[in-house]
Amino acid sequence: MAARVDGDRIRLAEAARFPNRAVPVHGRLHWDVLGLWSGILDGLRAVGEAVAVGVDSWAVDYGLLDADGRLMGNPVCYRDARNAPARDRLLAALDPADLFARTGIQHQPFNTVFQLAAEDPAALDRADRLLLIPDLIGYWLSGASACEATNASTTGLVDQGTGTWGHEWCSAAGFRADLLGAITPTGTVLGPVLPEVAAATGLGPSTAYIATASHDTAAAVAAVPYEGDRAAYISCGTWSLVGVERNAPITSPEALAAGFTNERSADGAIRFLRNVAGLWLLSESVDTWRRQGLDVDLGDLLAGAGRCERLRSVVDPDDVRFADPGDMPGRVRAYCAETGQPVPETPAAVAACVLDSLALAHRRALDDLEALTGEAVETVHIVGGGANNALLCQLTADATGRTVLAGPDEATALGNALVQAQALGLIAAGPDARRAAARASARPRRFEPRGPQDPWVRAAARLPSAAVA
Ligand code: LRH
Repeated sequence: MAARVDGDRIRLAEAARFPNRAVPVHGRLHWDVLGLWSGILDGLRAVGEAVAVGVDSWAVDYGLLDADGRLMGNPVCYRDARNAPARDRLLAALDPADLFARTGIQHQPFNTVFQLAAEDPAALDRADRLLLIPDLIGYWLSGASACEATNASTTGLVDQGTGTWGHEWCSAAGFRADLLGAITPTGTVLGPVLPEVAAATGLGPSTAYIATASHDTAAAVAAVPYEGDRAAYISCGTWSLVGVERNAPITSPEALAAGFTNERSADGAIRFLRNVAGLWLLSESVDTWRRQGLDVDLGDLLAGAGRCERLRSVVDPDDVRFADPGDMPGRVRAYCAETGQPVPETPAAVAACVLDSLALAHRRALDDLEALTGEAVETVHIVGGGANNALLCQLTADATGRTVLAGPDEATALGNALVQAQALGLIAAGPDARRAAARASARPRRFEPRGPQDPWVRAAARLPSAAVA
């Protein structure tokens, strides 16, 4: 995405787009990180000139570098099956409540700390450095190895009290703490791109590499165009991250049991949120149908889902069976059959079931959020790709009985650019100036709740009361 600072706002333009898929090979689910790298170089070539560049991506995953700075292997995808047993082993050896109290991070099997506990010990011995995905791309761009703070917070290895890595968790997970470099404050200008990158892309040699809010969700939350208080966000894409921003973490046993987490915001505040499975269920369904040779058009699918009877069958999107790649429509049908609900047969019926279920899961997360924070939520900002899904936005308004403001859809790119613009002094520092620029840059679409709440309340009773990772 190319971002231009235009007075008090940012204008975004898509320069290039490339797919990102996890690839199963030899019993392991990997990311094709070199495919991503070549897509990035193509994108930079399409942009041509830039003052600065910043990278964000999904959280928790990493590459290991050897002493020559070479990537030792293809990064493993956080959905790989190796993590859950390693998590259980580590949690049996540590005090889970203490770990949560000190890191603020819920015990998702994919947290970096658990992934490292599942790593090959010989690889960890040979490794010189660990870089999270955006930091790895940043290293290839600039030669600087950062450990940017928002993404570092997702690893489950940062002690919230000291703001640094917790060394005892490194040894419990079986790796040397010196694999991790010092944590880099969000918005640090790290120097120019490498000459070879400038030559390969046409970027000027003085283009700065900036450690922006490199966790995609932190970047998206940095771009929420809040209009008032009492607002929550749903950063909606593969995941629906449902939360609020706060000054202090909540690490009570109730927050742990309810599967809430405390990640770092771009300005060092806390994003108190729950990971809800999100549009992953729909995108995996579409992939499955296409693999089966069905010609699925997303617009037609959503229009069909909109015409279906509401709340005929609902699933818990956070059920572990939906976490792995694969035959999602089959799993949705099996869930409905097992719970004595009508089985959705057509793609439109499956999509309706998934979207009703996501709206319900949004409702459940917001109710739990209010209970845990003791603060009412009146408005919900849906940002990210899900903001373009008008049906999901409307259903979320209906299910939650709250006004939904949808957009920006490219919230992650906008937040990334806002943080860079602040680092360069093009926008005044601080969260208030950034929010003002986010509001000036986005025009959210409003969805008001339709109809009574009772059908949603009754349907919510068909799901487990809380999602526990
Ligand atoms: C969303 C996201 C989310 C993480 C998950 C691994 O893309 O970064 O915030 O929990 O991926």
